[in-house]
Amino acid sequence: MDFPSPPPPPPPPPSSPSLPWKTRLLVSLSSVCGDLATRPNGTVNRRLFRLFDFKSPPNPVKPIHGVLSFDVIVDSSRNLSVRVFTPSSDVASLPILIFFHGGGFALLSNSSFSYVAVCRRFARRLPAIVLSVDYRLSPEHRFPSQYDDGFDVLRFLDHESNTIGLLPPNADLSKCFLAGDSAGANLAHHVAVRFCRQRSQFERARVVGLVSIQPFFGGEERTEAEIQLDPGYIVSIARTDWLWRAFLPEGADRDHGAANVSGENAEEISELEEFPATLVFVGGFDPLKDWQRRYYDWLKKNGKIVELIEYPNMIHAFYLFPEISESSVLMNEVREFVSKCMEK
Ligand SMILES: *[C@@H]1O[C@H](CO)[C@@H](O)[C@H](O)[C@H]1NC(C)=O
Ligand SMILES: *[C@@H]1O[C@H](CO)[C@@H](O)[C@H](O)[C@H]1NC(C)=O
Ligand SMILES: *[C@@H]1O[C@H](CO)[C@@H](O)[C@H](O)[C@H]1NC(C)=O
Ligand SMILES: CC(=O)N[C@H]1CO[C@H](CO)[C@@H](O)[C@@H]1O
Repeated sequence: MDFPSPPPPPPPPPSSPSLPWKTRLLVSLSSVCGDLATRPNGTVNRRLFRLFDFKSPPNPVKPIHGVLSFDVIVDSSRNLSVRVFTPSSDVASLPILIFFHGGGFALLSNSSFSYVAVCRRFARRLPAIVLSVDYRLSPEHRFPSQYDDGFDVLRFLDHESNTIGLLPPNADLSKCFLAGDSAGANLAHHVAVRFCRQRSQFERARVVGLVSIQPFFGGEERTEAEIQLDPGYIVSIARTDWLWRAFLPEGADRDHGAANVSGENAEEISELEEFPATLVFVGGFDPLKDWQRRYYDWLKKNGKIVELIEYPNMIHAFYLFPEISESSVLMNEVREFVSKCMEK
């Protein structure tokens, strides 16, 4: 007689992401460029990196995909500027997305080609006024320069005299969002904490949401994902160790509260009642994913409103590649999140 055959075992999870060849090529190229420009002695070869870092100029006169952009100096004594992206939208209240680019605190800028494209997409799709912050870079400027710069942009916006003629009349300062990817999401978190602590100093600006795209956190411990996925696409242990050394104060280890955000050295956030609602994105092939999940768990444990969205097939920084379908799914998720936060 016939015995029923046992059900086939479930297929093992794929060991590498399926990516368009174009993405693979760009990812390899950008990794090579980053590795060439970051020197073993802890400095960045800026001249060399500039050759690979394609920049997009602002377009203050002729809209591109319905979005104008222009540069504004926030503080000339430290070359702090923002690039402003304004969509043509006549809704009564237009949110403001303060965006921090990635690059491990050390690389890239507000005018880097991929980030300009992403900011333009956010401006059009949400819609929102997007301000991309040109924060100072490490190792020339270490922690907390980047957090200072981010926070000072919020302060700048709070003064009405600074924004007249700069932002359209329907810009709604009471609906600010902090957003960023990788190191930019780390920055957005720490700026949010600082805002909550000093909120009473602000007259107009309110932070109502935090969009945390694959945040760059870490610690001395090597997590399971870091070990299993090393060296990953874009992110590897060697690279992240280098970046933390360049960013953290001299002599600090990775359990510093800026990196190990949910560890014992973390800033206490349980008493921050107005910590903004947070949306965390994670990719299944991102070696940083365990740190990102811990961040989510820690926010939740501290009573914050937080949502986690994971794309199993995605690598670090995937959303910068518009040819990947998840990158437009992410845009829709952010759009939904923003409109939910706007209703409150
Ligand atoms: C690091 O190396 C570069 C190139 O070899 C050199 O120009 C620079 O002075 C070095 N910097 C430090 C701080 O050692
Ligand atoms: C600002 O940028 C200019 C041009 O890149 C540079 O020459 C100058 O030293 C910078 N100033 C500061 C304070 O960093
Ligand atoms: C770093 O974070 C992990 C949990 O995320 C924690 O177990 C560890 O104690 C932390 N280390 C320090 C020194 O904060
Ligand atoms: C580091 C860098 O390239 N920053 C740029 C940000 O955008 C402003 C305005 O275009 C430029 O002046 C900065 O050089």
